[in-house]
Amino acid sequence: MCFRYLPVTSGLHNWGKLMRSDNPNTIYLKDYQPPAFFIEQIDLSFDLFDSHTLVESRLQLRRNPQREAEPLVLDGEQLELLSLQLDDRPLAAEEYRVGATSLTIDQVPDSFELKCRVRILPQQNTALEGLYQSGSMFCTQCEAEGFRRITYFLDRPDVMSRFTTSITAKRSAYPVLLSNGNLVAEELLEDGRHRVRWEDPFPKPCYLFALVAGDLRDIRDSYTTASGREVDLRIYVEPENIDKCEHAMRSLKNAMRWDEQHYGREYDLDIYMIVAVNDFNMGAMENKGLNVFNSKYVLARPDTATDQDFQGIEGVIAHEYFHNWTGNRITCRDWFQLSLKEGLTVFRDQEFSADMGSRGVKRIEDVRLLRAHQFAEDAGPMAHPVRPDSYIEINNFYTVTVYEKGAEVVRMQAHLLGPEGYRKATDLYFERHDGQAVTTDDFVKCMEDASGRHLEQFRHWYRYAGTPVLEVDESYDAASQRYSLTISQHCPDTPGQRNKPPFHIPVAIGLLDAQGNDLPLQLAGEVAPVGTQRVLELRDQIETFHFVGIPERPVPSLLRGGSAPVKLEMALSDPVLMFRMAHDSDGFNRWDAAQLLAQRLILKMVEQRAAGAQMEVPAGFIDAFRQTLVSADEDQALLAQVLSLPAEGYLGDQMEEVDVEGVHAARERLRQQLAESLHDELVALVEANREQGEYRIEPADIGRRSLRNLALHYLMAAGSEQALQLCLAQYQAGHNMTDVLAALALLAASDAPQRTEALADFESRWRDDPLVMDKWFAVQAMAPRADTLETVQGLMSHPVFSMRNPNKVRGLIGTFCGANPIQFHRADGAGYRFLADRVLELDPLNPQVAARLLRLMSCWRRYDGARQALMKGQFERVLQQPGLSRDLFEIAEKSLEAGQ
Ligand code: B3K
Ligand code: ZN
Repeated sequence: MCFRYLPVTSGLHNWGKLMRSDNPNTIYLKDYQPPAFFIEQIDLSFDLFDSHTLVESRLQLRRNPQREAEPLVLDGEQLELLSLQLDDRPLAAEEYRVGATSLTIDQVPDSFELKCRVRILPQQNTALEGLYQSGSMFCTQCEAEGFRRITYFLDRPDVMSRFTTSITAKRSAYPVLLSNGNLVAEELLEDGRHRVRWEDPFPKPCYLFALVAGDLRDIRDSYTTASGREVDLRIYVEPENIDKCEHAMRSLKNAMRWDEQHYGREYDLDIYMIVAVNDFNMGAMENKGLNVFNSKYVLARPDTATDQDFQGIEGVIAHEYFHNWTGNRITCRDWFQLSLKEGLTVFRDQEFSADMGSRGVKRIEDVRLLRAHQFAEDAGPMAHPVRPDSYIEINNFYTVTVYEKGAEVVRMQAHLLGPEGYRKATDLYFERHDGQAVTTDDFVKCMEDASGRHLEQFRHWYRYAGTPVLEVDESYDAASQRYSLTISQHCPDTPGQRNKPPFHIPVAIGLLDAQGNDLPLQLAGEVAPVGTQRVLELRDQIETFHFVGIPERPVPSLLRGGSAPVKLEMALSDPVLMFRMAHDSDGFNRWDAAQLLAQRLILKMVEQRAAGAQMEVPAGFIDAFRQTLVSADEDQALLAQVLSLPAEGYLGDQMEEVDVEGVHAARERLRQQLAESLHDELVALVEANREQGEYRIEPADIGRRSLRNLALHYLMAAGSEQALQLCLAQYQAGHNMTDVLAALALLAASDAPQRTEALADFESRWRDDPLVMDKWFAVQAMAPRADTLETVQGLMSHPVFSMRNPNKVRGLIGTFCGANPIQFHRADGAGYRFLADRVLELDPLNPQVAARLLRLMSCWRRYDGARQALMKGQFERVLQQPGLSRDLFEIAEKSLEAGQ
């Protein structure tokens, strides 16, 4: 899973943190007010030193005429104020007030200059928000509210200013000094220091400010825009990584071309820079002209990165690039509108990746992610609308709902408008709102105005949390050749929202005949069929659609391509699902049918096990699986998707009460049964698809590797010597990281005697490569072995592990708690205690990452009574911690509160 937005917060001081007696403020959308002042220009000067940094700012302020006679209140946290001047006049101490999070000046003119000097301590900033040090370099992260840790400012996205930035630092240690915009001056100073000055001609909110200083190397390229402008492209990395940047550069150029072709958007500055840093809370950040990236989403070589990493890099590079228009040129009015830029930009990056690779598989991966994580969030205590109504800590709202569901909401509008209508609507959006800070409503209004469609009811998708459920009944009347579908919808209650009105839901549909051909679709009242696939638009709580001229009882194929983020309930028999798995003309629905079939079977096996009966795998299922497996001329990537079993977490989500052991046992039993029954076919598949020749990141090669590694995954469940030898051979062949890691993960999960040796071998090879070591931690944390928790605890003392590096925390602790349900949910509660211990240890260092981790337990009410009590106890323990961050408080409090 990509974590473009995976966050962490505060550092050394306790400023801005809570004492137990404090009640953290909730911020409400309904309280939005335009800013009292505008800041037209900001000139910043940074002096970087070994122990601290001096920041001087010159702001040109103008009062908002609608907000008369108000004091100036600037945001600022963890700043030591050194001096303050208003229009060149030093302010006396009684003329202003410095609070823990603000600076107030009561008397100010309508238009004035404010000059301010502060001292900050980036070396001690472990929250990785604001200016901080990562290894030997300095970098910044300002979204959402990090700029206030750099200087006093109106730290809100609707204040857009022109920035100039001077940076002064020791030249030997920091030869490279970067900021947004264009480099306009460089000078050598006498004391071994040097200074540069950058100017960004585009007004921007301060969350898009960036600064980088370090001893970096870069690869350079150039791009000629559609209108013929040359853009200088640079990727900066630490010297040892210079040979891992090519894929990122290629992805960037592809993204630039794609945005011109699909949205008519050209890049607007003369230079575009990307910097890779090791310590980063999220995936990457779209700062104007100077993207800062988690090195995970830049660095790749075939021997160090997997196919998934290569694809992740392509997607995140594109995502951040696309933000230049959807986020930077047009930004958010306030943070409740976050999905305005994130949902839209995710939709854009999804479509870009679909065009670069295998469209069908990309869609399946995106929906798989949505169903596994967003549906779970929507059903839990942290459920919130795509446009939330309130928050305590905005960093907690960079969620799968705002991003992935937000993208689905844009996707539905794109489909409702059709390709031409959507392009017209986005053209209008760019034309109407360029240079502005706007709302999701403004976006929908453009969709309406360009198309003439009414989307008032559609706006519910932004307003209401929860996953709508569609219940479908069908009937067929042979005499009149009429087939009817009755669809009713309801959306479950979510925290603070009950009895929601019906949504406007596009349902893409096809009807299959007995040979699997799509039938022509004609609704009653129409004179002729309109194609073989069409979109039914639901608006009422219950609606019936009558199809005429249907010569035989058809097999319905609904929600093709995942046309809406809803759950579908329909009584389809296993044979119908098997038919669709084999014949649906929509690849997505073939996958969907296979998933549903496997899900049903596994859940039935869970019931059998709970009743003390034998778990049974019907021969029909094995046969259907075999037929799909041997249909060799198929798209291998799609086959791998169709043949993958649903994840344990997702299966658990489908139960009234999650049966942790039951789901694991049933899924493993099925895997084993498939491996034993289809042993020869699986071996043949592995052998026929061995890696030969050069590694290529082409869809066909990726598909071949994923299918072979899936086959190996099944085989290892058979426990045969042949399977083990295949796995070892693949590890030892060392052809590329995708295959090496797939084999290593299987060995790490096994009891094979070669397990320890393989892990030691991998470690000794890759000890000096932090990103590869993250994988080494993760494969061990994922192993469903009884000793995994103890292993994970032991690995925390490994010299390469650090609680200060978010990638390490995610790789080891996040993987164990989030991707190893059977061990994390150990009945003795040791997994829960471990999580709470780590969260409390991390909170004083990095609240954003701590809060992300704690979320992994927020669905605690879905488990049995004993586990609920154990998890609840840990939440209570977290809440009792003095000085808890706002981030962690919000997650713990809301997790406990909902449903009580
Ligand atoms: N906009 C950033 C996310 C910032 C998260 C701040 N806690 C990455 C992205 O979505 O592109
Ligand atoms: Zn984004």
